[in-house]
Amino acid sequence: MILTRRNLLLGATATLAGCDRLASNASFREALFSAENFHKWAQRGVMARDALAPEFRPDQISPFFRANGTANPNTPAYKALWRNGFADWSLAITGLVERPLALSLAQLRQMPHREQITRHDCVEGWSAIGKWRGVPLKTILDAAKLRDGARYIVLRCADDMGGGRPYYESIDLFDAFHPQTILAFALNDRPLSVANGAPLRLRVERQLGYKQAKYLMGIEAVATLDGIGKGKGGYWEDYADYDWYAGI
Ligand SMILES: Nc1nc2c(c(=O)[nH]1)N[C@H]1C(S)=C(S)[C@@H](COP(=O)(O)O)O[C@H]1N2
Ligand SMILES: [Mo]
Repeated sequence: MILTRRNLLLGATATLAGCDRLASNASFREALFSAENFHKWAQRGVMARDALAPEFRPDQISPFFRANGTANPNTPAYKALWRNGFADWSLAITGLVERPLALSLAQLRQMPHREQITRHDCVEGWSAIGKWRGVPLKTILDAAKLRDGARYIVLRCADDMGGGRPYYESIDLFDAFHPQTILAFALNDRPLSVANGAPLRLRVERQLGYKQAKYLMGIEAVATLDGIGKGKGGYWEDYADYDWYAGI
């Protein structure tokens, strides 16, 4: 099929037909078809956005899932949370939502889970297969109810990358509602270690390693990435020119 804008739009409509929640949200459609997003779609091919990342068998799990980037946030605030087994930690859900929430680890563990064995690919040239367990981000966003105008989900992390700049990342609503996008609290059937992002991290399986934000403190629904960090949607996007869209 020749990739014309018309064909892309037809493809996108077909893709969305199975997803009532998103298809019925006018601002989401608008965001998908905006000129700003169009080149990303054209590059990737529209049909690919809702494809599932490959999942693997238990015997394919890597014996060791290495840590990269921050391996311990080591801030006084994080240390205090860690010392108490994260009993005082909660995830703040804020921004363009009708019902802001604060979810404790115990509450998250009681929500419906998803488990997935996937491969993590870091741009620095290593991969690892791990089994993640967590709450679909969709479940949390449905509970908080996105308001019209929400276009991105920003993930706020506990680690300071130096100079008071926290790690952060952001994803669009397509990835936020993707079935394999979860907030994970367990890796390989054990509570997430500090090295791998305790107590909670993002798994957005169609994207590269640096999008998999660790040490989550809050998620925020926003209309624009302007004014957050340097405005490019993530720490490495801001400071090392990494692509915001890191689809694989
Ligand atoms: N908060 C936070 N999240 C982060 C990072 C980080 O330094 N801080 N590093 C990213 C990078 S580059 C990779 S490859 C993965 C590494 O996850 P792992 O430590 O579990 O291997 O986390 C990503 N998420
Ligand atoms: Mo990475």
